[in-house]
Amino acid sequence: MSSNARADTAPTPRGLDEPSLKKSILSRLTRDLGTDPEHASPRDWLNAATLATRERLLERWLRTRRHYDETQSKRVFYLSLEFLIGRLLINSLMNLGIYEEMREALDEYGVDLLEIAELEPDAALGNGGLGRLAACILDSMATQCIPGYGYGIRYDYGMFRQEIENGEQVEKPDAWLRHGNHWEVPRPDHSYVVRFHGYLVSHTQPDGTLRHHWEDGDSIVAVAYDLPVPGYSAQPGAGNVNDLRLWSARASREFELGEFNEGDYIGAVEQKILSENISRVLYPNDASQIGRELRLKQEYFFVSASLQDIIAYHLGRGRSIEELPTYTAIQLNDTHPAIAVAELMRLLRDEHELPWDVAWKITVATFGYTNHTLMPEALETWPVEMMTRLLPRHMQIIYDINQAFINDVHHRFPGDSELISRVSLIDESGERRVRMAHLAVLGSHRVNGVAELHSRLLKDTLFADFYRIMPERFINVTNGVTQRLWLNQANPGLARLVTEHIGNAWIGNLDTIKALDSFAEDASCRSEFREVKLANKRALAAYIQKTQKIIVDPNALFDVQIKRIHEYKRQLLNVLHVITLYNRIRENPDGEHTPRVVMFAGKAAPAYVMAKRIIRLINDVADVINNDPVVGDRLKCVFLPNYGVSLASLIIPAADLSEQISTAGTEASGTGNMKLALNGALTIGTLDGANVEILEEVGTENIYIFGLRTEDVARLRADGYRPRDYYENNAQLRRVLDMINSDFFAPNEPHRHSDIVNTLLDSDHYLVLADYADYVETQQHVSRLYKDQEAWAHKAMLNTARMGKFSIDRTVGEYASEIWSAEPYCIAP
Ligand code: 26V
Repeated sequence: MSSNARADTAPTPRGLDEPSLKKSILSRLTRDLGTDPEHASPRDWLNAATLATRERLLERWLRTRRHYDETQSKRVFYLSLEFLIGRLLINSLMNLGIYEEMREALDEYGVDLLEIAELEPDAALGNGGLGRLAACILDSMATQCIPGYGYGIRYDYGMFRQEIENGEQVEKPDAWLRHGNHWEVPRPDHSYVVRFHGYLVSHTQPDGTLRHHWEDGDSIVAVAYDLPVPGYSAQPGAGNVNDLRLWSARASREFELGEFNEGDYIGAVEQKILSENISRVLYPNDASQIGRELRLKQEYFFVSASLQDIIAYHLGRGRSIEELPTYTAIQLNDTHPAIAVAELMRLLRDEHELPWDVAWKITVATFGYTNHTLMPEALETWPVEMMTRLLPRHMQIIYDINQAFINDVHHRFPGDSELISRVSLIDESGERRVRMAHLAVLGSHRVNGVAELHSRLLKDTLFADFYRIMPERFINVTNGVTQRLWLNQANPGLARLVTEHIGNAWIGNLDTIKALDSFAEDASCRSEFREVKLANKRALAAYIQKTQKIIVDPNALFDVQIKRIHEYKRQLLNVLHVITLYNRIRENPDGEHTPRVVMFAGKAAPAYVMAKRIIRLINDVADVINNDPVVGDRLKCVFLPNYGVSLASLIIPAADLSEQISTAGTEASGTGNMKLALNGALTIGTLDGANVEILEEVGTENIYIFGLRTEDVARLRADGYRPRDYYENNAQLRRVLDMINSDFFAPNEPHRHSDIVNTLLDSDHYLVLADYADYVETQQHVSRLYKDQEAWAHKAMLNTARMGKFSIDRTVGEYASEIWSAEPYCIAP
């Protein structure tokens, strides 16, 4: 096709001005949605605004794709089982630069943009940090014009909705597609068959070598649904628009016909329904790895479809399969897509008939692997038995990869059989299992952790043996967050303040926000900053009053811990402090108390019993404190249900204090810590994850660090940690634990919380009691400083000014140069 013909097929650009938007909204309302302004419901208006925005994205989307095609660019594929993208309307409008225009256009119809935007369901296709990081990376790749594609699953049900009933978490299904999804574009022409089960056939080639093939089995079809990922540009409508491709499972037609011919119509329909369960629901991160067969099927399903799609495109450009790594980089977001290593080997060997060594070189050159946790319970392994049944050819390839590796290790480190059993792809200590992290390390040319400390610990502990064998693979890429969402969009007041003083370059390049540093010295600027914070706190207070019927004082210190509930994150340490404050107030109601509102938000995995007990405890403690007339406004405790991207956008701008108090050495990075500091919250935290780097950036004066260091934790555990000693030697702590153990916080059920107390006294794996005294003392410093509002605002502003490093754009830049060798290809404005 000539470029003229192509130009002819391009849609006429839609205007970005208010009158054009107004016209589009009306046209979408009447032509696509079959209603009119007189009868339209708020959801109709939302859908019309969505479609009007999507048309404008589509033009740029096509142009972006064409530009990437024409420039022979290298493409990056981010394989992730999770994308926590949240709502898309405001984000798309802001990245397109037409937020004001859309607001005015709707206003002319008497419709409030922010009001209808709230009707859009959060796309919660992720658990927490790992899924949100994937969404921030997509935003950054589009903004930086990197040809980057997300690949994942279009779950019918995302992360469960959390409700609190009688203080306890109740999970409700998240039917986010119930009202349709007007952003997505179904691509039935991009469908691939994915197989499971079947058997192996071996045959000898004319040259005497043995070849293996995977025959037969059950097949399922993966159908693509694309979501546009608009990049930000300072010039309205000038950014690239990338692609998030999500796969949905459809029963294959052969499958149905086979059963149908056997006369079992209902049986055939039942099978069809069952097979489509593959993309039904997102698995929550559970207390320990779940090991469910359907989850392994999900992993292979989306990996197989994605690799077929990637290779079809590559070959379709007239390139040889050997050139794959020249034009393609594939990033594995944790081990969830690690089966891709075996799948690519299978395709290269069995379909493209490449020699083993050539295939292996291509595979390693193509993949990169990001590790997101050191927690042993979270490391994925699959029973050999299950893998053999579901994916017989892959299991055989994994054995072959293992054999080749073991031969090599044996050769380089003769006689070290312990080493071999430690690095083997197969864990033989009990039921034989495939270690997915080992497969990912072997199959990738780069392995990265997500913060300096985490990457060092990977080399020292989890992957110490691999680091000895292949040190050049291991690097660090510290996480980041997108300032487009987490400052510009979530906190318009602060964004305006920053832009008024230093211009708006920070939206595309957060390094420039350091120019705000000197404004922290300016009293009038500090007072503007305090006003913005207070307004955000008022908005959150109003939400709390409306949803929780709790009245909180916006002038109190807003102390927030918002993240998944887990023992290692130590929400319990925070609760112990809350009770400590409560006791002080009751002992001396007229003493000096800095008023505080302690807020928690976060979901517990449905099967994580201890995490659910922690939620119950928080709510029980809140109930007593909030209703104690002696306490009044000096202390409030609030659990905000259903934490997710949208609730985070409301809480983060209103926070004064950010709780980042995990046991040192357990939180890989954290990203909420970055979002909160960027919004001018001071951190109280341990030297864990990215807190270490936040300290380096903001300086010791502007952060509250306490507690055991990673090395202290290791030493204390090795020496035999005795939590009971701390209980016995600290009267304040003893009093708090005794209260929890009595019926104080559970008048009708005296021993409701004794399991928590017993766990703390008998094992306390995460060293809550060991860090208690230092934490409480550090909190006293925080309270004291908060009384000096000027000094507090000074530190808070410096936090905002010094977060440049934690932009996701810096993170993505490092991936692009150190792992992907990817370059920007910006389309013309
Ligand atoms: C951890 C655990 C701990 C044991 C119980 C079950 C369980 C399940 C999942 C996980 C975490 C899995 C991976 C993950 O989400 N990691 C998070 O990745 C973020 C982005 O890199 C990072 O900021 C968080 O620190 C890290 O926990």
